[in-house]
Amino acid sequence: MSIISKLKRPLAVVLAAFAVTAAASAVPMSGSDTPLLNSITAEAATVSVPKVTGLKSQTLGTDKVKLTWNKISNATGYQVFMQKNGVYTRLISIYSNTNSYTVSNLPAARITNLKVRAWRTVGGKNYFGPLSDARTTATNPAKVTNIQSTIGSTSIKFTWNKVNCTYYRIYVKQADGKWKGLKNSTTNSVTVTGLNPNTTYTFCLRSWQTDWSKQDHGSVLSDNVVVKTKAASTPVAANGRLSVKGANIVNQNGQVFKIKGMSTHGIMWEDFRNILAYNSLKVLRDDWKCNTIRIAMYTAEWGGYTTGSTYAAQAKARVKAGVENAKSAGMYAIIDWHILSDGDPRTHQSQAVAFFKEMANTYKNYNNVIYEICNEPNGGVTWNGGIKSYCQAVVNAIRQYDKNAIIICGTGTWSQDINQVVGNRLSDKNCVYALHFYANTHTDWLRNRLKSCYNSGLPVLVSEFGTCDASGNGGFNKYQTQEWLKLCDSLKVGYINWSAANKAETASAFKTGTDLRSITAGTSQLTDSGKLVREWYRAH
Ligand code: IDC
Repeated sequence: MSIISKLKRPLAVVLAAFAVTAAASAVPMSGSDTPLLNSITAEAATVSVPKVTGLKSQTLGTDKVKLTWNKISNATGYQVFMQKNGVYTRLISIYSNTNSYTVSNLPAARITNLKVRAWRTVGGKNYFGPLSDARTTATNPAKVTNIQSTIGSTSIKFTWNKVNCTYYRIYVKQADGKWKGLKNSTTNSVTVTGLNPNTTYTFCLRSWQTDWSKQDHGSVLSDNVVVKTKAASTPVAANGRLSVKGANIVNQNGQVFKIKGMSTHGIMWEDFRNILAYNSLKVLRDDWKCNTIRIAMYTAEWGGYTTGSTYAAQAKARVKAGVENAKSAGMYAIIDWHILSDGDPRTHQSQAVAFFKEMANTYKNYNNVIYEICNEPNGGVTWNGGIKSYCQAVVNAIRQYDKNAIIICGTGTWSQDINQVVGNRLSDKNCVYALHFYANTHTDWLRNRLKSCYNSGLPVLVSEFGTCDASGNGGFNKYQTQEWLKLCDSLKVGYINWSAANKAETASAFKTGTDLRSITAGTSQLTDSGKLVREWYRAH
């Protein structure tokens, strides 16, 4: 050891240079270390050197640790020990009363314990104080390098070269230029999710070593990684699971999301279910700019869900096929329990509860499914007089399985009485309340109701509207339709048009004879209603 050549008294040095174990009892805590007992004078026997206190450390980069401690007056010098393989080994003897020392040439991310003791030389002999309490520390881990990214539209996977450390943390640069920690990983890979499509982000990584006292020591930041997410391929890919925030629907990032959709006609009738074909959904998505398809399953009308087990099985199979195609197309799918002639939703409450339990169990992990639990209560039933209790029962059934999906609750008078819900909502946070309008029948008075309910904080969705009379036939009204859609846009309230059908009635978007399995982009197959709705959807 080089220390030997530095020491003035070789005999004392030889004895002091042993490695002391972590157990304090194995270390000469004080007194003289000379074996020459006959040389100890009475004066020397009284020399006691206090224990070093206030030992602090400061990590300097990947290879140095600076120690400081409280000075002991009269100390001749200090010795610094470092734990290696459980044994404290002396690093240095300092020959002055200097209360700091920088340990250098350490490997990166090295965790260790350090101790210091003081000594005095009196009458030519060295007297050692006890070892200080241990100070735990670590050098910083190495910088993260060679970062690779796999880029999606809303997520990015990063991998990098491993370094010796406890964990890694990824940071994103915020608008104010500050780094925000996003996620930790104990492996050399992490996936950041919830990003916006088609957006440039700056990331960096830092490795962290946690020492035995649970202090973290961070590396320098990696080089910046500037990446642009891909453009979103579908509405669901871009927005993920929807939820309710305030009076609006929001996407997975909490940004207001406006549902723009088409409703099927009754899926049990004629060829109306064919619009649920994947290719037709894609046209609605890409050419019409729809993000949602509503699957209208009548309950009481001829062939409806409650009219016989064969019809029920058939309807369910068609709903499921539609949900799967919507999922493939990245569109939101609304499963609509389309009450109409059954008026009071409680008429078929037990069937509705069983149906939605099954749907919720089937689709609990789908992020594109929305449940509409009673299309249009009518026949005098009010929110307090029956609709609310029905909705509560069905919501409870759905929530047994699906904790997150949005649930649309119908309101009285064919889903016009949203005012009855204000101040009297269900406690479930992801419920919205249906307002339906037919532009030639419902005008300013119902728009005013929408405004006041929305302004009071009620989350409203126009889960069905027509451009014509409430009968679905006659009275095409472009002006009133645009007044409605303008208002909805200003409130960011979503809307779904009745209907993506080819029936010979004004509300149909497609001309009679159109093959709904393979609709084409553009307007050649469209009715006046279809043209108006498509044009609005493309522009808003
Ligand atoms: C209409 C259809 C029509 C059908 C009728 C009865 O357009 O072809 O014969 O249902 O089954 C609603 C209902 C919706 C109606 C629509 C138009 O939700 O089922 O569809 N409408 O009357 N509420 C207000 C209007």
